[in-house]
Amino acid sequence: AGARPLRIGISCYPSSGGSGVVATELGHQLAARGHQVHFISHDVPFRLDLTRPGIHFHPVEVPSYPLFTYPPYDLALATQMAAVAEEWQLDLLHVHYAIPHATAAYLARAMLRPGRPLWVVTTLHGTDITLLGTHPSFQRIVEFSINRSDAVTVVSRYLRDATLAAFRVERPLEVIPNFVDPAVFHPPARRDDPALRRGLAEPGERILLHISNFRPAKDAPAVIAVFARVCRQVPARLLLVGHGPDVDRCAHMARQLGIADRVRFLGEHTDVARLLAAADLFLLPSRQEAFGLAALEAMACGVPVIAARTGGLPEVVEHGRTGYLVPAGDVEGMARCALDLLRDPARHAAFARAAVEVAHGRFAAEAIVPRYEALYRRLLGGG
Ligand code: GMT
Repeated sequence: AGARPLRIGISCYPSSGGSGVVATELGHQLAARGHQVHFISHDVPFRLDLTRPGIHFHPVEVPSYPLFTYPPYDLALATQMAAVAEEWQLDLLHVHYAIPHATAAYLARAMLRPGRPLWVVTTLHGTDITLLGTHPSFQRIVEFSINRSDAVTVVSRYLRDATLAAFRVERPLEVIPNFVDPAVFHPPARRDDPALRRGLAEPGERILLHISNFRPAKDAPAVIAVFARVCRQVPARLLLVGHGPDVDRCAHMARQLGIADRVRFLGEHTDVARLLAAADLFLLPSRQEAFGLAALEAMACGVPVIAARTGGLPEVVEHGRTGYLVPAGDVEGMARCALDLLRDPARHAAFARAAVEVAHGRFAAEAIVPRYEALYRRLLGGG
């Protein structure tokens, strides 16, 4: 109490994706708590609301030049980080995703005049460790950037263990799970409200939803395979939200299975809460998932989740209480679980209630954001 507001720089990937969403929501929450928040990136993060008080955005520009086969974004980012830190007297940079953000923050701090402190907090999200970090081209720079951060957080216990297994980590890794804002992600007053479903499904049809970037790790084709089994038994629609490499494959599968008229590709959406309010089940069959923010957002809206038992998903979805966890690739098992819930309204309602309770309790912004604040204060206080 009485502590001064902090001046915080945040860098993240601004395109749709969990790490950018977490960074953005954290910025919103910190600004609402009176801190000054400066986003530094090449584009405005896709969910960022620049009209909110306390939120600033500083673009990073990379001039084009004939010699640049690969435009050096990292250097322009580091330069902008240092400039913003000096001009706005930032206390710290909180970067999301090890490369290039933690590396750029290390450089930015080194560029400041001696004695000008700038703390660097790095949050690891998953793919920076599990996919990119272990590539021989990046392993050493990721390890270096982690070890030169002043504090490092990971979004799940799974990711902490994966990071410790992949690198020689010299810093404590603090697990701070992702969070949701219950004011945005909450169940509708009535899920069967026809107005919510209008245009998405016919009356009496159940809605299954999948949201991802359709990269191979998400195993989106399994969603189609599961849905094909479900819609043979109950009238249903599948809504697919997001863009990515496997979208065409999914569309092709849906045509081949004769269910194309029941599957809708909605592209990218910023207002996923509206779609979640209309959904009955959320499918996330990922083969890799450090946390699964999309599953948490579904739970917060009262949508039970059928997910693969991979990565950090068991830390989010409780098997038999807020959803079901099935081995990755087991489409029969996922379809069985989906049908169990769709055919048993009382169980579905109990799962929906438990999902909201967990998401709005343990994973509420109010429970998690103070942990980041405490970490910042510890650094600044030298503790
Ligand atoms: O899942 C992706 O491919 C996107 C990726 C990202 O970096 O934006 O998501 C990662 O971070 C999210 C936020 O912490 C987590 O919820 C996702 O589980 C994680 N993805 C993977 O580990 C594959």
